[in-house]
Amino acid sequence: MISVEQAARANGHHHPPTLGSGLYQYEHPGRRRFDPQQVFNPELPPPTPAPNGIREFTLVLEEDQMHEVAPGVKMPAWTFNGSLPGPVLRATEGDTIRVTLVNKGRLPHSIHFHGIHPAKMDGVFEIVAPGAQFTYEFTAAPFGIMPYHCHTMPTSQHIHNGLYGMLIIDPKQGRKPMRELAMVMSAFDLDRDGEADFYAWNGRAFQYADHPVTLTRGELVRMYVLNMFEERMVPHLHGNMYQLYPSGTSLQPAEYTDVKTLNIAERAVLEFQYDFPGFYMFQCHVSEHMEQGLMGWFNVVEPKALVAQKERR
Ligand SMILES: [Cu+2]
Repeated sequence: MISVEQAARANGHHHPPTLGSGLYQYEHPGRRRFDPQQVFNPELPPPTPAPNGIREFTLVLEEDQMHEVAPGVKMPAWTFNGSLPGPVLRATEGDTIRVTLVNKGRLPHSIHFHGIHPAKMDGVFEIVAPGAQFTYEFTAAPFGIMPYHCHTMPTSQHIHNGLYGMLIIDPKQGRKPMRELAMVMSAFDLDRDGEADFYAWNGRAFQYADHPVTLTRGELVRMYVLNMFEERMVPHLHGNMYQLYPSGTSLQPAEYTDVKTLNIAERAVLEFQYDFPGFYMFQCHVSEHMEQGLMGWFNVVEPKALVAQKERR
């Protein structure tokens, strides 16, 4: 286990190689073990109708929560409901969304949602004092993937410390039912030298390298992807192609591809299925991002293998 300080030193600009390429080669998974309890579960349960068309969420904001950003490397993070990224919020187009922010920190905070809503719900002026709470209320529109994040100054610090997540607004008519995964791409600059030390799917470098996501051969999969770091990110699947829905705001795919550059705060829905069993990497195609943690494995298994696996439990 190495400390934040050691990690920062190891990744100093004058002391190559970086942590990602130097210490965390993926042929040595034994070096990298996350507590399974710490792994962010990317599974999204199927959407459900809102009681009376109202979606209520409470986000409890805490500062200085020790967050395992890479195996054995912890950083003090700011979290929503103890989670980094924050929980996936989900609503259907036209629902009333009510999100209560409970600020348990020592600093003022807010939540700014992307999407269409009144100015007084935009989270720029609705700053919540320490110990206070505030309910953001608006009608869910349009359908698509909408980032949410703290917008209190200095916003770069509040976002970098972990105050971000994904709001999914489903179209009224729904999307074709399939297996669904949420994946937030972001990065962490532990020594604050302006260059990220770790890049991550869902807040932890290499977590899906340690804990591959099992898929069934032939199963339709929809992945909601959001880039919450201020660098371009390029979600790439090995051994496969995906139907791309930029921002998730259309029901018609824009492209059939295996790379899509997501610029800052950009997002996309990817739909795909695997025709052959085996381990496939899903990564950011910016190679340095992959080396420093933005990679994981899909373990594609035969349908019968999955049944046998369940029976053994
Ligand atoms: Cu904040």
